[in-house]
Amino acid sequence: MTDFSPKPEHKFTFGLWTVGNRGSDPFGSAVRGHKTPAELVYLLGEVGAYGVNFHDNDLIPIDATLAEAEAIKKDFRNALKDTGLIVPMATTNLFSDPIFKDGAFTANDPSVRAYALQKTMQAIDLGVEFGAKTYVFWGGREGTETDSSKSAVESIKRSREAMNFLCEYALDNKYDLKFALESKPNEPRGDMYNPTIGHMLAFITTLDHPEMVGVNPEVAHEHMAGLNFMHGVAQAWEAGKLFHIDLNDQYPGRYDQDLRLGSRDLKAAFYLVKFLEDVGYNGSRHFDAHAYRTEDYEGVKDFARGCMRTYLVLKDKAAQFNADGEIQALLAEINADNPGLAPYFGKYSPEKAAAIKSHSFDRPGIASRGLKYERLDQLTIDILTGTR
Ligand code: GLT
Ligand code: MN
Ligand code: MN
Repeated sequence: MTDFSPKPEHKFTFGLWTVGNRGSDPFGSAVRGHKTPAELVYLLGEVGAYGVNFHDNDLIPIDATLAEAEAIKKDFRNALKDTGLIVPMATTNLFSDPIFKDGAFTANDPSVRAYALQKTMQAIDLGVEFGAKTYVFWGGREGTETDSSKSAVESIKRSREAMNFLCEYALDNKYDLKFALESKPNEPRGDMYNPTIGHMLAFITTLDHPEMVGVNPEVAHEHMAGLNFMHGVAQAWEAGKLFHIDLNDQYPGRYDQDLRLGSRDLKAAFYLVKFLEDVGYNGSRHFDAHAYRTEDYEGVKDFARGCMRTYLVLKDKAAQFNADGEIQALLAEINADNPGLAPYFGKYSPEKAAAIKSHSFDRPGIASRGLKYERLDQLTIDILTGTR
């Protein structure tokens, strides 16, 4: 029997806001009681997680006094020590407080934009204090309901100026920190800026310190936009920009569901896990999801254990796929090279261009070849369903 129990080397992490989610939604109030950050760390220790991430206000309420903040930090630090959990990532809540109703870095009111910088610098200090090496930016309120209100170009410029400022802040303080930008197409705003991984990758190239900024893609957010998540992740990876990842699941075209990884589109989850394992992604596997509203805290543990178990089951299936003789033979056939055509590829030269232009291709002959993808896909399904 394969061992699907989580180990530190798997780098499974959860946010305080994920296992601490109390199940409220726009139509109903909380169904689970409040747990302190320290209590949530013990819960995560019990289920076998490796790390815990937080927003500034998951740990310290926005109105806490200095003395309250110190007491919370002390309990949290003790819980980390007791459980062995670490804090690989931290982030800022720039969306819950009413001050951010029109955005944070892109708000029209300059006092909101300046406050957002202040809050983020303080939150960065807090994250670094607990050892975070990755700092996530999710612009939950950076967007519009009416485009009469804001210039989309000005908003991108404001976002850039804020990111440049905060990169310099981290450098100035000699923090060992990378930034990971998280995109989402909508919700809570009607439309959000930099709505997909692709937009974010393009935005990063325009920053003053692109080397310290990457992306934090989330399954649900790309699925909301109807996109293939693994393709976006692959593009980020190929660009050296996959700094972090938010794993969960989501039906397309709906509100942000933050479902347990693989609970909706198992096949997409399989290709994602296979990709991360095949390329040797070495960062946190962060589950940005929460338990169904039907659950009590035992159900929250079931949820957290399920996220990690599904990842490990799919990792095992990916290894089976890679070791399957029939699948690998099909892949070898599909990807067979034609040495005669090798001189036509690679760097441009006028001679090469002329040679390609004068080559006669057997168009119908090439097109008539069956590619066996049906067979390949069914073998994949057989592996996934455990029938192979
Ligand atoms: C919020 C959001 C997530 C972000 C978190 C980081 S908070 O729950 O839905 O996708 O990753 O700010
Ligand atoms: Mn997320
Ligand atoms: Mn989400």
